[in-house]
Amino acid sequence: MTMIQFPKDFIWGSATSSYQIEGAYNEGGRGLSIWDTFARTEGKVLNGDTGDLACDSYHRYAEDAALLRGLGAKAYRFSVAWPRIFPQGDGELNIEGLEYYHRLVDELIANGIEPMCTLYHWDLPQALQDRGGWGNRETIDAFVNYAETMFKSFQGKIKTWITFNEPWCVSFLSNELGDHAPGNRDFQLALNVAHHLLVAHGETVKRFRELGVEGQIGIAPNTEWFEPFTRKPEDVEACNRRNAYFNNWFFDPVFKGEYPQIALDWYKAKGFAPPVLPGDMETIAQKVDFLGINYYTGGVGRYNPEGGLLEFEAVDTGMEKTDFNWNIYPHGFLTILNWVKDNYGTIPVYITENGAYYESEESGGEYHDPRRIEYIRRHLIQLYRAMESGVNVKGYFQWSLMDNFEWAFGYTKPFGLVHVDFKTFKRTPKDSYYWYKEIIAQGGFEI
Ligand code: IFM
Repeated sequence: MTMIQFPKDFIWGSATSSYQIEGAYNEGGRGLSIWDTFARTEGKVLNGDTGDLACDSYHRYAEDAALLRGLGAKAYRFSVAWPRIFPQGDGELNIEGLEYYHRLVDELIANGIEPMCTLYHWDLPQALQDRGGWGNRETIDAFVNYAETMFKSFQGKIKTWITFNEPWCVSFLSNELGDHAPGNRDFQLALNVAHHLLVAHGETVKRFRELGVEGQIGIAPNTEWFEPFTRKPEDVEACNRRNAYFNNWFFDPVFKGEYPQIALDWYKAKGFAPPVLPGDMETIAQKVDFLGINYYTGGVGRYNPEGGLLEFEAVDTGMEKTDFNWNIYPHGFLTILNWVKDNYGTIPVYITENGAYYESEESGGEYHDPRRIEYIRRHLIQLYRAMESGVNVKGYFQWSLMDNFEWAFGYTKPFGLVHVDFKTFKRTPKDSYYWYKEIIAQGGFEI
């Protein structure tokens, strides 16, 4: 028997995001976001689903806080819908929007739950998209102004801030691959978006320091690890490229003030480059207080000259899959965490997302989801190994507290510890909720 025991002050939590759970898309003075537009565009979201109602958390936030308290969660990671605060992105402030998040944060604090706030989890105000969105450098100023408004309004209440969730998704998934809003397919535009977003991150951290905001600030990139199918140099290089495209592209600028050379050279040879202006890299490399890591999957890859811009392809080596058909690759989680320490040092890390979509089985009003439990268990084991190896992990936020709107897949891919009936909005904890509650209470488990 081996005891997997986490430190006493480890922050156990769960996470959600505004568009995925709030609903009330046209209430409280909220403006439209690019996701309102995208979801209404035929063929973009499965079954024509939208976040109009989602989990109705805008009205049921107190129920959600009670679920978190019942879980024993120490913290809750949620995001703010920018168009609730500035319906047009900049210009007029919507006080009702601020009031909603004050109600939510007050409720969390009253329940003994520490709020962790993400400023940007993808719902860009549509009015800004109409002016070019993240492809337009002016969006940086609008974002910093929105962030400053939040910092001032929640001074002393919210002490942990995340600038951006999953910058790879905001840039490449949304503007190169076109799978997420605004749905562009243009590699140079994706590079522009990534760069502007990173500068916005750096400017926001600067503003946070200038304002003397109490608390800590960081960023939450998503990570995937690809190991080469063989040790042939071309396979190794293809995986290095894929890892640089997905991981280093966001980590290196933040921690080293430079883009990874392997990716820069590759893109340059194909006629692409990030739109770096003098001073940008210094701005991006502002010291952050912590790093958020989102980790779900990864795998094995190799060189394929037909494999798109990166000349890379994933190889299915028969790894077990979640119901999303994503590889279950807990060892990749360990690799990522050790890679973070080796390359960027012992910065405090929060696992800001980790979890899985699995169908659960309902019987007698109970929801059984043993495979979600097993997925989380296996990842916690690797997390523990990383921590015992010196990776400075401070907390773990399971994704997601409840079933919700899974972007282009609508409501077909529930990730929740809590089942949500999307007609009645009734919340029912699944087996995984009770299991996680026990892990939190014990601070670990035996293997
Ligand atoms: O639901 C998403 C979340 O919004 C961002 N990270 C991945 C999750 C699962 O796909």
